[in-house]
Amino acid sequence: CQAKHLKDYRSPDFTISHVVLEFDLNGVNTKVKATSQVKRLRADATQLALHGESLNLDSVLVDREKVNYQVEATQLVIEVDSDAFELVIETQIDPEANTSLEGLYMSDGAYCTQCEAEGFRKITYFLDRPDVLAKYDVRIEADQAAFPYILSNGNLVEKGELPNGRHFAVWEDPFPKPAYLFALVAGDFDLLEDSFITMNERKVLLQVFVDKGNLHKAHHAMASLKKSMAWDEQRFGLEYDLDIYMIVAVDFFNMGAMENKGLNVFNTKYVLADKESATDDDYHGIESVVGHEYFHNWTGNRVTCRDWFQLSLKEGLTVFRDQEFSSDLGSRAVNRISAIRVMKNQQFAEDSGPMAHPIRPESVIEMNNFYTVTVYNKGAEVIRMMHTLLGEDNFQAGMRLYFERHDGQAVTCDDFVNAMQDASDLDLTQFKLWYSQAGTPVVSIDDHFDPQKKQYTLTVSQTLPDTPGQTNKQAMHIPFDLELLGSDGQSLVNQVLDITQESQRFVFDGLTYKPTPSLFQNFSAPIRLQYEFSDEQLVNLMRFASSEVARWEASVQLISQAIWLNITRIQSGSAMVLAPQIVDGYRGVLLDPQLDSALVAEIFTLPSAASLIEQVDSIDLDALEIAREFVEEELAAQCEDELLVKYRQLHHIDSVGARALKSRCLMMLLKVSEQHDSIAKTQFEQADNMTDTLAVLSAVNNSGLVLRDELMAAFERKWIDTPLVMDKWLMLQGGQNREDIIDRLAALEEHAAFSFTNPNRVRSLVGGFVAQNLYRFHAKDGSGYRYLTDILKKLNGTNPQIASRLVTPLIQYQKFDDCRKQQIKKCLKELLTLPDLSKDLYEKVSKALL
Ligand code: BAL
Ligand code: ZN
Repeated sequence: CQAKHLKDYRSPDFTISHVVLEFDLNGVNTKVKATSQVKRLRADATQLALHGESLNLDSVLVDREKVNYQVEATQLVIEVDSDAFELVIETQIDPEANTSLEGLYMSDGAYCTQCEAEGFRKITYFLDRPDVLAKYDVRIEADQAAFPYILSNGNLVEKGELPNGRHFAVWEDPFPKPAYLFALVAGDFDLLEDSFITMNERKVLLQVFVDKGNLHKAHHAMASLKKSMAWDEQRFGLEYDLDIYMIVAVDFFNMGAMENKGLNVFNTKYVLADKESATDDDYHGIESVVGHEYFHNWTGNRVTCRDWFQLSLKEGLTVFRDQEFSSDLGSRAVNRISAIRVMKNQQFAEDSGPMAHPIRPESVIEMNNFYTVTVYNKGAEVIRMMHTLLGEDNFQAGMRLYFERHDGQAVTCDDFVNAMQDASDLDLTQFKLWYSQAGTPVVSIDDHFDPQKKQYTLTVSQTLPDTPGQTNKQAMHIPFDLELLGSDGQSLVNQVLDITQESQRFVFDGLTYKPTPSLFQNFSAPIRLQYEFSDEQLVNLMRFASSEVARWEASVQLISQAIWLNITRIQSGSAMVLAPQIVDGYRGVLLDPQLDSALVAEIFTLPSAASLIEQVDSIDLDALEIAREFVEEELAAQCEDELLVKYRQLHHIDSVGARALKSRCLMMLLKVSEQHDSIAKTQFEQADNMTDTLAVLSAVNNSGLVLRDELMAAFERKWIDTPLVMDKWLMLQGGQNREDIIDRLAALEEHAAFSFTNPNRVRSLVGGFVAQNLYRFHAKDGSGYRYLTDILKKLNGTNPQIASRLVTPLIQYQKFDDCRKQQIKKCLKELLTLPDLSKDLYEKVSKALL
């Protein structure tokens, strides 16, 4: 498997300005005719190399004449002797046999496509690269009864009936686009329609297509779309540009959704919702993903990527935009906390593992492996830092300049940063290192208070760890958002400073007492902070920090310190403890009537084991499990009365925040005493919404209570015919910390609700196990590793993308003990010897074994 390198980028020898695609959808004999207008861009180019995979080639004509060509494994090479010509290629494909869910495939009886990153080459031979932008006209023919809706990008310009029960439609997309934004859907759906009037009074038809019988679950997605369209006009001044916007929800989908021009294809998980079957988190996820795909219309579609190394150009920016959308519509603090959690739970692990890469990767074997938390979420943090440095007005000026310069083009991350720089008076030269240097900077802070001089000094130093292929890195430009609190909680300093050197001092004069610092407020940079906080300082921050996110951060730090202390105590044979001032800090939060319930719920959600592991170089997993469990149980026991009162207060309040905190209270109460299982049972029986129901199941899932199995069985009986709900059940099953988990997983693979060919099912059961059941996955006997290895062997042949996503916890083994490391390496070596190992798995597994 050959890697491609950013440094080898070369603009294309040829381009395609216009293509007519004619699809004859006919099951295993589906025919595709592509008529392309090709232009030569380099006079000395004599061979046109088109990408293509899994295609049966019927014919190739250049200006209606036969030509010389060679068909190779992944390309078609055509001899060329003119500067502009018409190329007609006819191929046959078999969508029914396409289990990779890339290219044209069948999802539960409907045809659909997924072309990003390089799926279009499974539809026809083409210049499948994002810097080739063509206008598309698409004609689709299909059986009318089975596929009454036949859709593609752009506007419908013609449709009609054909002999033999067939029909056709012609779609034209006026906006030139790269092949990855092409889409086709054919199927029978229920259709929800609405409209949106844009800021320039244009009426846009909005359509959401869902599986038959699910129309009542499409309303939230439609409402989210309308909110997204209005928000992008208000905050970014961006208006939609076609007369129609379609969303189609499909059951079989590798990603969350896809932003194809005018025709988004969505995983049903991010469309379907009603109160009975979807949780508050599901509702939020739908709003955010609908927004994300809609926002791509400008950041991704109108201005796209020059090459796939630039993926963060559109993804980091669009995640930033969807995060801002959610924050403007809901709680800014809670949205920020969930973004920070993704960074600390997942992205820091990627940055310290074998797949560490800059947000603009420099070398890639399989592009699908780079749809990562680094490119997306760290990419969004990098955009957020620019927003912090520039401020909203300059940032918006930068956006306007970016569109003015690059609308209709395929550009680079540098082009984006240059627009931001030119629209402000900020020099972003050093800041650009965030795009090229991988790894999480470590920022160490020492402080000193001089009472004579009334001076407080912070000495700040940064280092950037080595990552595969990168050493001796340069100092970064890091925005340092700082608050200094006085002894009675007043805010003395609240400002953003610039860290640009390896070591720097910041001096604050006129202070009578040593202040408490709130460092990197709101996670102002994606760094690891090293500073010796005392418990007292953290309790102070929890009470008084101006930023709600900083209060939450302080609670995380406080409880993390308690867990680390107890790990040391376990290792030295001492009894575990939880200091009273920590409990008081938490109790104070629970009793503070000013605090938003959703924020209190976040504070009472202890840091995950995964995020704790990311704070250290090596982990005693067994001690971590005991210490974390002890701290949570002890905190719950000490706050039992307050938790109970809070639970009862919130019980009948119909709000997202109230339900979130009620769920946390229930979870903690069940850790104190099984006597509280009657509350759980009553809540389960009375629940009229999925949030309350699932809260009970999550709370009992690891309790070992008889009640757990009773409730899980009742849930299964009720929801057996609703796959998205059964996904929750499968995930709970995968997450059960029980000795017989491997046998149970094997039995569940035979369950009617499970299917190996559907990514959502696999992500629920197998993903639930590997991501939500850390201690069983890392069982000392290696059974978890062997289980995952067997699953990966199966998925390697059918759906390499899903296999490659699931392998992540297996390649991030570096912090574990030798016994676990050895067992994991053995499994990885076994995978490496698979005869038909996909590029996707090869890239990750081989890097993990280096
Ligand atoms: N472009 C792939 C799906 C997404 O990020 O929107
Ligand atoms: Zn995206």
